[in-house]
Amino acid sequence: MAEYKRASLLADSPSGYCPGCMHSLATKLIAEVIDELGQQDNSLNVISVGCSALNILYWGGDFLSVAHGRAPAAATGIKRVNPERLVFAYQGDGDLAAIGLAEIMSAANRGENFTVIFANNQTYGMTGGQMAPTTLIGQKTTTTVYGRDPATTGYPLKMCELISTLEAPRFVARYALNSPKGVNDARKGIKKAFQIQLAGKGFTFVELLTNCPTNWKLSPLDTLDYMNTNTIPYFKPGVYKDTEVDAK
Ligand SMILES: Cc1ncc(C[n+]2csc(CCOP(=O)(O)OP(=O)(O)O)c2C)c(N)n1
Repeated sequence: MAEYKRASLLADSPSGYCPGCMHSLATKLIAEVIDELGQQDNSLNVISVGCSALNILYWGGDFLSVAHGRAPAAATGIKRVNPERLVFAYQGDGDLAAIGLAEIMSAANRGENFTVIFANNQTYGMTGGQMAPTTLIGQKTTTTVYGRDPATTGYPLKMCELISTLEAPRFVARYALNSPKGVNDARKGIKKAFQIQLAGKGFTFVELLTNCPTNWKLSPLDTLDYMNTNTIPYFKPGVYKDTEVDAK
């Protein structure tokens, strides 16, 4: 008997991601949840720009490829005209928290009935490791070679905390993909977000803390420790808003 089966929306081809990159893990989790919910023929992946978009290379389901940062705007349109579809945007931190900050805040504030999955690797991975809005204080990037200094670049943006202050969003949560528990919790969080959307209840946001071995210049294994020591203490995992629970 097969112990494990490739999720049906993932093509049987190499992922295109660097070894150890958690974008591929995140993509796999999303595809597995879609299988669990039987939504293979109904899902629509709104793909923006960045390494996040490389899942286009092996995504076997419907997708819409859009301009940098604009996934929440495009998802708004596609969901409003196809309310029965399971629509989700998959965005990196440069995409969502820099060039696309207006789009994500506006869509969340309107309570659009789709899901945003936010892969926060604290850098612009695709373009060579520049500082992102989520880069940690002291973190070295190609544009903060001595480490990020808040005196000149401000503080890392906490998107879950920001979005959870808005009235409309229904579910806002952050998970870290550097441990088996984090991965299992993330799978449950993505599933919950999709279920809320399928029930027509409104905007859901799932942040995944991910890595970038290539630009962090660490081995994939060392990125797991780096996340425990640096990323997780600042970007605390947890459920920031769940209107079903909060109402009780
Ligand atoms: C309008 C526009 N501006 C800039 C770029 C260049 N660009 C491509 S990917 C990227 C950053 C992506 O970073 P992030 O969203 O964090 O995703 P990652 O690659 O780290 O997954 C930038 C600035 C672009 N493609 N289009």
